[in-house]
Order: sequence, then C-alpha cells, then structure tokens
Amino acid sequence: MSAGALFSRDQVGQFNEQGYVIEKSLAGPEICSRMLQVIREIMEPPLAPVEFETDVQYPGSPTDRLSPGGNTPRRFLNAYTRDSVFRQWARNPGVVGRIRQLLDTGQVLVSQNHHNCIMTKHPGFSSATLWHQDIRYWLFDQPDLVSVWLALTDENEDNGGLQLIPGSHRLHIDRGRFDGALFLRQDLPANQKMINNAVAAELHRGDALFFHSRTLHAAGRNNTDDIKTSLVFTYHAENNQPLAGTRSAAYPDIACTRE
Ligand SMILES: O=C(O)CCC(=O)C(=O)O
Repeated sequence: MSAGALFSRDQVGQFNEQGYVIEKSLAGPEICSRMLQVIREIMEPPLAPVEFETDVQYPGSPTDRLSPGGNTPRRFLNAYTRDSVFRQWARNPGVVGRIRQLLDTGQVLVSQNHHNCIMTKHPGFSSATLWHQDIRYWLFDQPDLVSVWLALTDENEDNGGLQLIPGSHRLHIDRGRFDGALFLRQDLPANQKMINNAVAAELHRGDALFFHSRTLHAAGRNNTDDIKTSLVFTYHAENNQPLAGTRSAAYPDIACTRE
C-alpha cells in the first residue's frame, strides 16, 4: 500500500455526500494472509476478550451459551493489542492519510474503545444487525468519526455483508424514529422509504470501506458455508475528544503520528 496515493477529490466528495467510500485492494494479499493466520490462531478456542453471538441477542442469535451454536464468536475485541499486524494496519500511512482527508484534519487518533475488533460471521449461527448509527452509544465533542472496515474475506448480501443508506449521515432523524435500543424502527413508512434506498457494499478481500459514524447501516445473516471475517478500527480528529468518564474514554486513544 502506497502512502502517496490517497483518496482522489471525487472519492472525498463521495464520502461527504454519501457517508461512505470504498477503496479497492487497499490491503495487499500478504498482509491479509498474515492477519488471517493470526485470526485462525485466536479463533479455536476463542481467545478472550470475545463477544459471542449470544451476547448481542440480535435476530438469529443462539438463545444462550449452552444451546447449539452458543459458543459462536461474533467479535474478537481489542484487535489493536492482539498482534503487531493489526497495529501496523491501523497506523499505516495509507489508512491514516485517507482518514485525515475525510476528517479534513492533521492529527488523528485510533480508538481503543470503539470497534477495535475482528468481526466474524459464522455459518449456521450468525445474527442480523438492524439499522443503526454507530455514534448512538459513542460520546465525543462532535459526532464525526470514521471507521475503516477491512474485508479479509469477500463480503456481500449472501454472507451478511454491510448495507448502507447513502447520505444518512447528513440527516436529522427524530429520536422517535428509533426504538429503545436505538435501532431504526421498521414499522414507520418514513423509515421504510429511507431503507428502500440502501445499497449493499460488495467487498473483496483487501477492500476497505470507510464510513461515517452517523451513516445508517445494517447487515444480514451469513447464509453461506464459510466464515466471513473483517477487521474494523475507528478514528477521530485530535480536536474531537471523547467525553471524560464515559466508555468512549475508557482506554487512551492512539495517536497516528505523521510519517
Ligand atoms: O456485521 C454486522 O452484522 C454489522 C456490524 C455493525 O454494524 C456494527 O458493529 O456496528
């Protein structure tokens, strides 16, 4: 990945308009293979800290840890501290330079408190994630963060890949249009109208999806026979700090220094 080649002006424009942009083949085959090797080692048995499908209780989750599929991992947390290959990726100039462009800022930090995980969706026991904005439980001076979702396997609607609602990061959506857990209510015609505009992010191994923390997104279950695996980190500008004493500030953020 070259540090010099960053987003084009059109790509930055697309992000500003749509709330997301995809960079194809941002991670080369070698780093993807190394990451997958590390992930295989932490997957069986699942090495803590892990969030299991039963913890999220999303539609399709096994009911409890003792039921079939009860030990299916959903997220391997603390990706940043698990291996240097993840740290190198998170602070790579090709990633960080693009984040700087999207946040239109100099210094950026990667959060240890949000995402910072390896997401998996296993055949048979994966769950669906309803429509939400990531910012809903994050507390920062401003709601402007960017996540980078790196596909380590191909992702599409069939295996529970992400869907996004273009431009939703710019909308003001009344609280009443969300349910108690801050998922978009599907029973409201105004919400259905937005959902009808959703697009599925088709990603191949090494592709990176950059999306705004206010962009509405959702994902289905994995209906294939293969595990879907992705790595996700979230970034914010130095002048947009987490609120002290909240979960967003639990662990220090990592400065991505200029090379
Ligand atoms: O993979 C999924 O089901 C979506 C995950 C997601 O949207 C999230 O963790 O914010």
